[in-house]
Amino acid sequence: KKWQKQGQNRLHGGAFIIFFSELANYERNVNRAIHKYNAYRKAASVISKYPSKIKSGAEAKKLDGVGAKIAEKIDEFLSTGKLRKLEKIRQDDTSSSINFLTRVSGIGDNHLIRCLTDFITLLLLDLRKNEHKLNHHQRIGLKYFEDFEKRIPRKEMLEMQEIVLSEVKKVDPTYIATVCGSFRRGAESSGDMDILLTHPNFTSESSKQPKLLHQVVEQLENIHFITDTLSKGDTKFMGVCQLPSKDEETTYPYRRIDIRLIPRDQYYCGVLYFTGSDIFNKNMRTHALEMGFTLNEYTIRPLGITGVAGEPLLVNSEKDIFDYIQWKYREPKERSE
Ligand code: DCP
Ligand code: CA
Repeated sequence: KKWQKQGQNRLHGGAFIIFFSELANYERNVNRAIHKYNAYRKAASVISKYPSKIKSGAEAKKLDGVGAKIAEKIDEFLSTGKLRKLEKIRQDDTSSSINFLTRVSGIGDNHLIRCLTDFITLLLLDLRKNEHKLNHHQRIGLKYFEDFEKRIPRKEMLEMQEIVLSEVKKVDPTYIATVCGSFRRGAESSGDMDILLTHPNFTSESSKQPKLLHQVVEQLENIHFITDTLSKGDTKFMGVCQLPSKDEETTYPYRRIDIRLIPRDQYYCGVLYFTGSDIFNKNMRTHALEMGFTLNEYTIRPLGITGVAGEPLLVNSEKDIFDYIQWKYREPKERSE
């Protein structure tokens, strides 16, 4: 709580710019009040150019473009830390924040965008100074924040795939592993690496076998491909990996990697689900329901006339699932929707 306070003090200018831009857009887009819109935009603009921290509404009012109403709002924010009007607007329409952000970038006001960027940079700096207050997962997220924002070019995904699949085979050649997600759909870049893993000895009937997951993770740690762990359970590992440098000058960014251990009999439902896209999955589940089946990331089950799901059907490939619901098979590349 304390660091939030300190951050807020230093960032008041940034906060006002955001508030007034949001109010401006609300007036223009919801109330069609273009004069109010202009007034708020003007205020945001002069405040963003003001060199020092604004300590009161009266101080702001001296600026050209800041009137009594706006000065009042500045005082309200300085004393309460929020604006009732804005809270109301946000409550009215939960999607307004998202709309707000897209609208801001649509305005094409480079100065405003620069201010927002500076604001985020300051927030990050503040977080980094207070790292000791974060939990392990948050700390790793912060440590690699800039890298995790970057997409992974397909060329690097191919190299990462090569490493993972060959190391998995070294541990035990009977493993089956598939890199899913957008990579499997042929995407030119991916946000992260989603790996599904199974083993003939591990089924939904057998006992838990966390070792099957952990020995693969350990192998990838030993060769320094996996560098950090966000979480590690019996069936799901979430962590960080990095391709080895080709030469002394170039190092690759750190990347997010998830590995899921899935029972053999549920593997292809998992592969289908984690290949996506999410829109394709939704459409496929809807079609399955129309055909009298319920489909999820684990199983496909027939629905009885009363709507109760029966026993899971046998699945030995993704195509088996398409066949059950009488859908023509679609290659991963054709699964964007
Ligand atoms: N998935 C889903 N519904 C969700 C989240 C995920 O069906 N709410 C499935 C479909 C996704 C897959 O899991 O394709 C992997 O999730 P990602 O968020 O990693 O999505 P992608 O791999 O498709 O995209 P990116 O390139 O951004 O990683
Ligand atoms: Ca992904």
